[in-house]
Amino acid sequence: MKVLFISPNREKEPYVAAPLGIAYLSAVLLKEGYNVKVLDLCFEDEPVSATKKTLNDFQPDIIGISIRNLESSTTFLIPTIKDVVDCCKDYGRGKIILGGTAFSITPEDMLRYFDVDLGIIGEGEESLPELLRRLSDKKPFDDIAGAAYIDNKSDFRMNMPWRLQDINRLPMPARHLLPNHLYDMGNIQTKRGCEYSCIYCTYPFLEGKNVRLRSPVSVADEMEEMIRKYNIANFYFVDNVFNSPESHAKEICAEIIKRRLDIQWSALISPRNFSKELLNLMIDAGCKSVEIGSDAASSVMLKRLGKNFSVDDIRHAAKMCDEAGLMHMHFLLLGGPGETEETLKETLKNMEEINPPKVFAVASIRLYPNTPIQRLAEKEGKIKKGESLFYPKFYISDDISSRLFEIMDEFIPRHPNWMYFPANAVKMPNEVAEVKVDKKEIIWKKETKERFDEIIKSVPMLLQPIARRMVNKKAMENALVRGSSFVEDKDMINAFVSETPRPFQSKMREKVAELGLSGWL
Ligand code: B12
Ligand code: SF4
Repeated sequence: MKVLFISPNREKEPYVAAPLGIAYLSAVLLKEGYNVKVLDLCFEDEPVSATKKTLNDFQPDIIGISIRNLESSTTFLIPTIKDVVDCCKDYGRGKIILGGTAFSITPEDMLRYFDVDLGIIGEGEESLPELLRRLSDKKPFDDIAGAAYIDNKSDFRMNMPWRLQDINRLPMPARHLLPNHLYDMGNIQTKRGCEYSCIYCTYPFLEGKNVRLRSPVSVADEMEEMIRKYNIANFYFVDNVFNSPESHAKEICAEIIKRRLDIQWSALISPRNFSKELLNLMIDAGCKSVEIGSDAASSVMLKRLGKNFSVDDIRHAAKMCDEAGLMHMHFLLLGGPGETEETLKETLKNMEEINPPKVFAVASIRLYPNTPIQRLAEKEGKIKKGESLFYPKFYISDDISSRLFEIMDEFIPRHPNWMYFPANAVKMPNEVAEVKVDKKEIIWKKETKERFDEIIKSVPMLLQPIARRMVNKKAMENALVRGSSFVEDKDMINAFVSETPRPFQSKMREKVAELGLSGWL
């Protein structure tokens, strides 16, 4: 049986990320005797043509599409890969199976958006081969861990994800199927899982809370193989938190040092469990920079975000890095639950004092399913219970709202070492409007505007200006409540029709149906 894996991810910021998940899955399937090919679309000028060509040349029976990112710092990415998925559907012969982190976060929406009926959430190394066996034997797959599918009645079904307890049993990723020479660095994993519970974070759901460690010997063997076979000298540890547990991080470094690997690497770390001893070992093992998930430099906000370290831990970690000449970048998440002008200014002041070489600050928090902040946002009425979080929605504390952006707009130009993104300004596909809450401005996307114009025309002339004002008011309200800078047509049309005086509603409904949007009411 032939299996084609496609990585449609074309994001190159901050670095290109090789599709490591696909390399793991390929290794497992190769061991089981499948004929496997990987198509990484990151560097293709014409992703759809490249996909078409590969499908025609290779003639796969199974097409596994790995969907990594829902959005980048600026853009909602899912619509950008629809052409590729459609091209796989047009091919018609291969069974399409979706997977990957973005798929695992919003499986139902993703299946419905792409009109595909099957995927696997979470780790795929055991579930995918089992699914392929069942498909080939034409047996039901409803009991497979992580299976996410649309059944005959068009209902969505999903099983809890599979997590391998002993990850040392995994084969080495099949990197020979990847275009290694094109990547900035080699990515490698030393553990899976995160035991912490930061309120916004998807990682404990994606990888589980049970931390599963790889043996340092196996990690160093993999690194040696990457150096020997692919000339890779630049590494990135993709662990959620490289230094948790600290003892494991020390053992990894010790093994690299013992083997005298001539490499450079970076990792994501926490300011906790970061001793001078570990720092020295990391540097001796080739660490050139760390990305620190500091999140805030206010003790109130650290607590509210569920962090398990203090402002002093951040200060201490930064000071050690500075003294050792290690490049460090800090992530900040501003505007979360409990954020006030006071806590924000405290974070900014403390970070100015700490003065790291780089800060990556994000204002407003993207809400993801299966996170504590989702439940809080539901409780606070910022989103409805069970509301879809496929299209981005954001949390901004009511105690700061638009002041958050004003303060940051004033702060950022004075701090050239800061990168700053108002997360809720993420660019959206056509069917939504961009709302600049702070400037009270709404920029309707062309298609949306045309749809509303059509619907508005179905009410009497005299009422049309009122209807227009109502749409704008509703868009602004939606944006404010959800901390979002865009509005979905679906919500708007719904609110718009139901708030129009009853006698005119039926005409509007007819118009909505005529536009083929009746499913939205
Ligand atoms: C390390 C990491 C990074 C590193 C990558 C470094 C590198 N060189 O690789 C850095 C810091 C650079 C980074 C950047 C970004 N990242 Co990042 N990153 C991660 C992290 C922590 C691990 C990813 C990883 O390598 N996992 C290891 C591999 C083995 O696992 P995997 O890919 O998930 O694959 C498994 C399963 O998903 C599944 N699977 C995968 N594909 C398929 C396909 C099929 C058919 C099936 C059945 C199963 C399947 O099986 C695999 C094996 O078990 C994840 C969080 C997490 N814990 O997953 C976020 C994560 C992937 N990143 C995310 C994002 C958003 C980004 C950025 C867009 C951030 C930004 N604003 O710039 C960029 C994009 C970079 C890019 N080029 O794409 C999001 C993606 C989802 C989302 N919210 O949109 C995640 C999930 C974090 C989050 N916020 O929720 N990232
Ligand atoms: S933010 Fe980091 S430490 Fe917190 S839950 Fe997520 S991965 Fe774990």
